[in-house]
Amino acid sequence: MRKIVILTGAGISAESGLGTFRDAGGVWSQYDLAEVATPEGFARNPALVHDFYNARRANALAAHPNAAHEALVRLERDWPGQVVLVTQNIDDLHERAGHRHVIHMHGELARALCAACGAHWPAPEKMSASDPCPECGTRATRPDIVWFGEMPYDMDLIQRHIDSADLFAAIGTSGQVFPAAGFVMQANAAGAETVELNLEPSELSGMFDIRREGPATRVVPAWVNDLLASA
Ligand code: BJW
Repeated sequence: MRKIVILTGAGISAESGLGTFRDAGGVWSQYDLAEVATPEGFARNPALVHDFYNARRANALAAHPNAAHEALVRLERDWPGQVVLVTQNIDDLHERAGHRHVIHMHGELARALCAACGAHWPAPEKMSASDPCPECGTRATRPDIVWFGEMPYDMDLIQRHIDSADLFAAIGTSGQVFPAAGFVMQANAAGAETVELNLEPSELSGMFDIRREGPATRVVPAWVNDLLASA
């Protein structure tokens, strides 16, 4: 049975009230990404970066999964083949909807990372650079988030999944950030069918075989229904 690889971006959580990055009024219109989403920005002003992610963590905790997250849970449960979900999102709405296996390629708000020894642990609601690492004791705590210039998580695993995919779907992502923006090209090269689900055309729309346009809470459940009906 067919293997489906799904990439999600900020658009799938937009209707849960979490802001996207590059849409009008998005996160990058309010914050300078060089100051809050790079290792250099963190070195310059760790308190500013922690404030930014502490606020994002509080927002994510207050948000609820929507019909698009829930539809993907149904797909994971009912699809007779393999479903691999890769998200660029750092919220946990896929897991809270009930998704069992999620690859968080850009890290997670729910985890802390020691900049000294690389240990990971569950994030407190409010994190600070002076929190000691539970493993080495160094006070160099940072959010476990992949910033610009850093290597996303699980790249080998993701690439292996895309190389063996029969269907690749990108949901609610603008296709402006690499390496995720390159996944559709890799999926096309592997012979997978490719589908984009987005509110509007993205930078990469021309590379997909099929496009479904509209809000994620409408187009994702309809796409999942069609897939399950065809199984
Ligand atoms: C809806 C909707 C609704 C709205 N329903 N849809 C020059 C050329 C090429 C690459 C580079 C370059 N210079 C630097 C690079 C590399 C760099 C990069 O790509 N920069 C670009 C800006 C050019 N990338 C990196 O540095 C990455 N690391 C890396 O490349 O390592 C080397 C490497 C190479 C090869 C293999 C492996 C490794 C790291 C990138 C880290 C990104 N981090 C961020 C912030 C941290 C997380 C956080 O704070 O949340 O991750 S940036 C930000 O963008 C965040 C997101 O995950 C990511 C993607 O954004 P996303 O999800 O697409 O959101 P938006 O806002 O852009 O789009 C929303 C979409 O939703 C839109 O299309 C809307 O239409 C849609 N939408 N409402 C459906 N209701």
